[in-house]
Amino acid sequence: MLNINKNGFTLIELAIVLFIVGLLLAGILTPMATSVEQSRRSTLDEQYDEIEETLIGFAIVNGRLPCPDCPLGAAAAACSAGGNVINDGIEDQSNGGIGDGCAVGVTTNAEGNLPWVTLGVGGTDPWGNTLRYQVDEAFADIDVETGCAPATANASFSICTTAGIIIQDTGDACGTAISNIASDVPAVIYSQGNETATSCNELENTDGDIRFVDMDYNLTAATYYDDMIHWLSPFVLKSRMVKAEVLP
Ligand SMILES: [Ca+2]
Ligand SMILES: [Ca+2]
Ligand SMILES: [Ca+2]
Ligand SMILES: [Ca+2]
Repeated sequence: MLNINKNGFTLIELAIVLFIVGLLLAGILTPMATSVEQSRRSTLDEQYDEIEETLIGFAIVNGRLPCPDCPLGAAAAACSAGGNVINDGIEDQSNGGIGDGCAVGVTTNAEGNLPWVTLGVGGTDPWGNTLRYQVDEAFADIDVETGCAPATANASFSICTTAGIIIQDTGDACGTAISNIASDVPAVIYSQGNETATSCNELENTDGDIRFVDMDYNLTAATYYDDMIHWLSPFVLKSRMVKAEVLP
């Protein structure tokens, strides 16, 4: 029985009260955190829609996709040569101007920051981190792709140019069967979400190759996944280029 009037709270009573207050706070704060997280994820979905439109618009105007902006810590000499500046939001071509490739490379692809200044969009995700971007260089350089007629002057790619980026349903290191969700992807944008986890699924998005994972939000440690990725469909990109009469 509580004994407030005579001697105040006993330690046990105080512990019980604190326990109950703790339960109440947890009951309020956990749903609040979840709803903040959900609203951040919705915000990023909207950002992605806008970024996709600006990438397509950039391609219509310039006949190619932009190169990435060299990220902080980029070691490639080309990242600070010929007028290129690391982490300024402006795309970095290999020669500092409009060149024959991008300054940062992942095999045949280029990966770095989303070039947010070049595109005129916000460059950070709702968690305050810089959005990442990988592009197939065949779609971002000034070389007109051959082997597919008709090639179009001033267009970096043609109607049947293929791209190398692959989106799959699980990480290479997870040891389970992998299915591709999309292949022939010319560009992908990604955010590491709330946590930079070391699960086999999240590592697939930061291991510097041309394969990425897209899967449902999942907080189980071994397969943890709160990243958000968005990719440009080659068919949407090409059909918009045709509609704008940039490609035949
Ligand atoms: Ca730059
Ligand atoms: Ca090209
Ligand atoms: Ca993550
Ligand atoms: Ca990968």
